[in-house]
Amino acid sequence: MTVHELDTALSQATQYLHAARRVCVLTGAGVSAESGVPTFRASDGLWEGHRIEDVASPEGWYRNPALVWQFYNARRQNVAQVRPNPGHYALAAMERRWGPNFTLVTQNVDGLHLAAGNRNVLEIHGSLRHTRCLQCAAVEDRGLEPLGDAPKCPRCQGRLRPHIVWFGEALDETIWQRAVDAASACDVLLVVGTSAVVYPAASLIPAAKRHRSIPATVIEVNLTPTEASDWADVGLYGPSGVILPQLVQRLEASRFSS
Ligand code: BV8
Ligand code: ZN
Repeated sequence: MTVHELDTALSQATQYLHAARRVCVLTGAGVSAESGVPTFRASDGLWEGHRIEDVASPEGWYRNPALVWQFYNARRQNVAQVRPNPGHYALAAMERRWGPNFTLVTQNVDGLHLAAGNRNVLEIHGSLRHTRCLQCAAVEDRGLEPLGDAPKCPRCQGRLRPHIVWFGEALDETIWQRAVDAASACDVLLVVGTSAVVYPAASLIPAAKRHRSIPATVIEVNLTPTEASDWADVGLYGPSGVILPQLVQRLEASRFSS
């Protein structure tokens, strides 16, 4: 994208957002890339020589739970060392502007949107900080300390698993329904840093357009075009840590010019 093309697209995006009453955001691993959190597709889907789908899956868990805990402890340690980037903070500034009419749906499990100050966050794929007990189903926030490869529930001594949605597992129904409601009611859906290949998360993008008297405007912010680009009214291609702050700056300027 040339500087001029990006400038034009940023102006268009600012106009749509300036007029929006309700905003929904869908983020993926790309929004955390500039914080140093590896994305899924870029890391050719491998971790220590294991395919991520083999480790982040029920089959992988039943085959070798200790290996799965090693994988998640390694990611907890990585995330414990990283901080939100300017893109995360820009999304927090947007929530301050729209308040309860702003919903952030994330596929990420790194907790960086909450760390940046967003509050209305739907972590549809779970969270690295949380564990779930296989016996009493208790979900606990355990911070990001390593938990060893066979941690036990502090309440009932049952076995704990990461509170993460693995491939082949259903999403939490209540959280998912809130995400669908937000995408189906928003005036603008901002899609940031996702290859839009994982479902049902990616289905939020057509949900913002279909079966609506006034379809939402879809704005994509990504390094490159993706599966979502066909749905996008505006495409902003470049690093989200650079583009999102530029968007917020223009929104601030437009607030005073209206
Ligand atoms: C379910 C937790 C059913 C794990 C994750 C065939 C076709 C369609 C679907 C399927 C299929 N076969 C199976 C399915 C379903 C499957 C699926 O979608 N598979 C895909 C791979 C085809 N989905 C599921 O299994 C879901 N469950 O369907 O259950 C069911 C229903 C009822 C009852 C029982 C069962 C569960 C999906 C959840 C899986 N868990 N995460 C963990 O994190 O440890 S998904 C995982 O992928 C992460 O959450 C990640 O966020 C997510 C999506 O990836 P992205 O976020 O998009 O990351 P990616 O690397 O792909 O892209 C990054 C993008 O950022 C790139 O475009 C890049 O250009 C860009 N970028 C990079 N840097 C920057 C940037 N952009 C801007 N700035 C930058 N600096
Ligand atoms: Zn328990």
